[in-house]
Amino acid sequence: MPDPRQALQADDALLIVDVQIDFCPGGALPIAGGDEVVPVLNRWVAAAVDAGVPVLASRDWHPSHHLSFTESGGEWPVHCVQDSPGARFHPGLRLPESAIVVTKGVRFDRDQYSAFDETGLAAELQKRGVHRVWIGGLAQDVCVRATVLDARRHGLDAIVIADATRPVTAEGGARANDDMRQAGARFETTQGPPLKGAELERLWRDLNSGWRVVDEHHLEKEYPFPDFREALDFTVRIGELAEAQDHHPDVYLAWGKVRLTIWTHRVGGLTERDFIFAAKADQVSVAGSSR
Ligand code: VGL
Ligand code: ZN
Repeated sequence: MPDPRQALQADDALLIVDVQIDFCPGGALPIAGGDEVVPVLNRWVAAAVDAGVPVLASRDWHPSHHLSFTESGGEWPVHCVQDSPGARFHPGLRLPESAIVVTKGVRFDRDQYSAFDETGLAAELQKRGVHRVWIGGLAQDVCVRATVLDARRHGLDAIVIADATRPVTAEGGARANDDMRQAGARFETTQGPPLKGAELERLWRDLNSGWRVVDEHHLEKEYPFPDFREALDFTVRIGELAEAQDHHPDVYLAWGKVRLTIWTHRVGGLTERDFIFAAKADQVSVAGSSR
């Protein structure tokens, strides 16, 4: 779970795929939570700029009446028409002056989902000595997927910033993840900045009782259960929650109790993510006992 400021290396590039108004809520082809990738990507952009790592931003840039539009027999509503307001990058995305824009989807005879598809991007990255790309943006199951697969085909290491992408459909997103993983892509979740002082205390107060902060590096709680079966059920549900949240708690199952340890994974201290996971674990424990 990397902190962008520690994760980026000299031969990396940050590749932001199609974070455009039309793919965000309120746009022509809205993706649920599409705008939520913006603050996460802004942190990666800021870190990339400071590290001297190139920032590239692709954009879907269709001629009017593009063959991918339903009116032309394609599968998508009219979106990202060249120079239209909806084709602009999300206004909250803080692209640096130095950002390299990769334009795609301009062909009349077929669609281009991948930012590498006849754009010359692979050659540009090679020229810049890039061996590894961090990829986020929209949509996880369409253009992000195609871009990640092409990055791998071109021999680049590819890391999907898992919390900086959203799919058109949840099933599509799950399938895309399988495809990308099979192609050798890695997945990482952005580590939030460590929490300190008053902020830490506020999150702490919001949590149910029973949690202990240990060494400011992990949270610990023991959940009592009337029998082994219920304790076991809880560990299974916690496992599912952990997978869904890409979190890695320790789960210690003993007779009549489960001890959950939430590690921050970072020397910097606990982050908001860790507290959110703790709150969700409390919800999961309550949900189970009422069944
Ligand atoms: C995209 C659908 C149609 C994308 C582009 O950027 O993921 N999706 N065109
Ligand atoms: Zn398109």
